[in-house]
Amino acid sequence: MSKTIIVSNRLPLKLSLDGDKITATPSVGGLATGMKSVHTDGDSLWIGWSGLTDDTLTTTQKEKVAEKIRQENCAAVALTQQEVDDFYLGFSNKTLWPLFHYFLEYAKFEKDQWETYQRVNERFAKVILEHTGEDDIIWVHDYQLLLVPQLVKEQRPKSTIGFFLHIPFPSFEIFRTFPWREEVLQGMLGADLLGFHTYDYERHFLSSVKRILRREVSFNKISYDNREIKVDSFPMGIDYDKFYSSAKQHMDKSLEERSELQQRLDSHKEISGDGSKLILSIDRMDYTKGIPNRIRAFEYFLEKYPEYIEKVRLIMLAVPSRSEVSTYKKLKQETDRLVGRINGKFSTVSWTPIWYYYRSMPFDNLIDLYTSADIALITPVRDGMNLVAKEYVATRVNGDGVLILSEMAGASKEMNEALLINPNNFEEFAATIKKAIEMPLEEQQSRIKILQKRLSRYNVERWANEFMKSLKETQQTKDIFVSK
Ligand code: GDG
Repeated sequence: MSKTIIVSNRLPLKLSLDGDKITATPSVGGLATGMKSVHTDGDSLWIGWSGLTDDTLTTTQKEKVAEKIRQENCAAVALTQQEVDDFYLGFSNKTLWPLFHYFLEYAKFEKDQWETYQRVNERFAKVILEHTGEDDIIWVHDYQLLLVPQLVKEQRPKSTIGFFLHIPFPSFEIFRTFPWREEVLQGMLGADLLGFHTYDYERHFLSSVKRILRREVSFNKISYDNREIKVDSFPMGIDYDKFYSSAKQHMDKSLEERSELQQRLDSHKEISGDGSKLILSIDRMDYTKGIPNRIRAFEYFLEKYPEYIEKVRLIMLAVPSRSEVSTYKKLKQETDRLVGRINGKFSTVSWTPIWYYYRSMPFDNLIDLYTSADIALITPVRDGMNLVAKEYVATRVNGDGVLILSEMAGASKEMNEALLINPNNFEEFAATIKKAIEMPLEEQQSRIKILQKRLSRYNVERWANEFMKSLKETQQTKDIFVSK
């Protein structure tokens, strides 16, 4: 019987070490949830890095970690601290991440890190080959593993390989600047099916294949190495029911059951009175998410429409991310400085314009934030999809609320009923915040209702199943070719 193999940089587990005692808690992120229907007991395996560096573990700890990982239907790829620095923090996050998000000025092209990236991708391929047979279906995820499809295909030509990119694929003019552009495209073309969040990313990829590799591309098929490769878009959804039902339970809580955070959120409405509004933003602290831009635009809004001073508050949750990387350190400093400046400039005795949290929060607090926010302000300068925008909509159990969403997020392609903005246009930014504040309830409800219907249908399980279905079809097409 064929197995399904899921491959991602990180395993869907959080391992903690206390001496020789190891505990594993499942990850609750979008990918882990989405893959639940694919990663079922017995006939599937998840391959990835455990999050623990091999050179810092004792032999006994290594054995126990391996045992724990096996019990969870997973297999680990071992990485040393140096490899994590060069492959993950280095090439993945200082080269590919900025380049693919159009931040060319941040992209470092370092040969040593490229070599480590190649070596680590080879190690992933080796672990895949050790754990799979000819008939297994392999689904590789994301920008850390762009070379893996080809490395596996070379060794096992009959294998069925899918690859999904969670970040944008940039336009040809950006991608052509990359020193290892041929190698990366060839790496990806080891797959039988390549999936992207949007049609635009798919189109950019096809254009780079055509112009850099000079391969024949017809519609969404590429002829390569006597194989036919399919390219398609699969917009990732969320676990809609989980967000909707958690929000519903939250609304039913009595006053005494409400969290401290919720009480603080409620106090804003009590103090600011009628017409008060909470605006929410949630993102990893990443330069692609447009955080400084958003703060400046909010400042401009308060200057332009001073009638909203003491009425409107921005709650900004910025989750620490890649904080070892210098561009991320600078971003954190800039954000701290801007929040301080704006709060210093506008605060009154009873009101501060921005409540800023630099930390991650437990899921229940996330629901407190989503359900309390009258407006969600999701304004990345570039984002593959953006699941936060979708989660906000799913928690609006009363049908009220307004989503302001950047056109630069992949999610905007499916969320036309949101208020879509160009985050670099401050006039539009400020006018849209005003429009959201003043939007009549009926209009809010009619927009949210349409969005909810779409998101509940195209949820994350459907995303995973449609990708798998399409990947299995490539397997059947191959069989037909072979039997002819
Ligand atoms: C990449 C792409 C693409 C956030 N803070 C907390 C928390 N979260 C959860 C959210 C959401 C997830 O993290 C963030 O997902 P996003 O999609 O917004 O962003 P990235 O992390 O950049 O993800 C992106 C995605 O991959 C999927 O393909 O959409 O474009 O960049 O689910 O709820 N969860 C908890 N506490 C927090 O403080 N519990």
